[in-house]
Amino acid sequence: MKAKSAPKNVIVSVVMGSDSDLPVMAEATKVLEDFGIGYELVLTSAHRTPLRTTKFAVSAAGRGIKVIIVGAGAAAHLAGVIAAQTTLPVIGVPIDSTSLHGLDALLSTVQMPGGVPVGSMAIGKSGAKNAALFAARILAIGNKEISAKLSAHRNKMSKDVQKKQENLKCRKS
Ligand code: RP5
Repeated sequence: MKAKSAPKNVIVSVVMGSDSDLPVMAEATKVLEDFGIGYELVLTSAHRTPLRTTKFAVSAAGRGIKVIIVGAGAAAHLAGVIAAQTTLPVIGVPIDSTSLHGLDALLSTVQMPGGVPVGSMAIGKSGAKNAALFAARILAIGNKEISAKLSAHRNKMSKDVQKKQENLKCRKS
């Protein structure tokens, strides 16, 4: 069966191993929405739905997807399994869903053997947010609009720090 094309403006897949990962991965979708980057949310698991995962991975590029963000917890092999079956950039977000607080997922995501790269972000919400910003940086290589939004985002962060500094001065006097 042929996989359907993604809607025209959908260029990022945000993949999760479980719906329990959504509160963390929502940090990524918020950023993509702020940047006006079209995305799809995909629920698939390397161990619970291996065939579905393969079908997603092998069809992603052909459906028009440019970057894949993958959140998974525990023995988090999902990002690596997807990266093994596509040449698209895969960005992994280790989720803190077990008693090891994400250290298990971090090591599973970051310690890919040479040959199949997964760009690993930090554990949890910061990692999810940065995954979307990193996807935006990849996409900005060929897109002036996204590039301008990244510059504006960075300038806003600088101004926010400046404002906070001024608030500190006010409190002192
Ligand atoms: C992983 O197992 C998922 O990515 C999730 O972080 C973790 C627990 O999944 P659930 O048992 O909550 O569905 O595959």
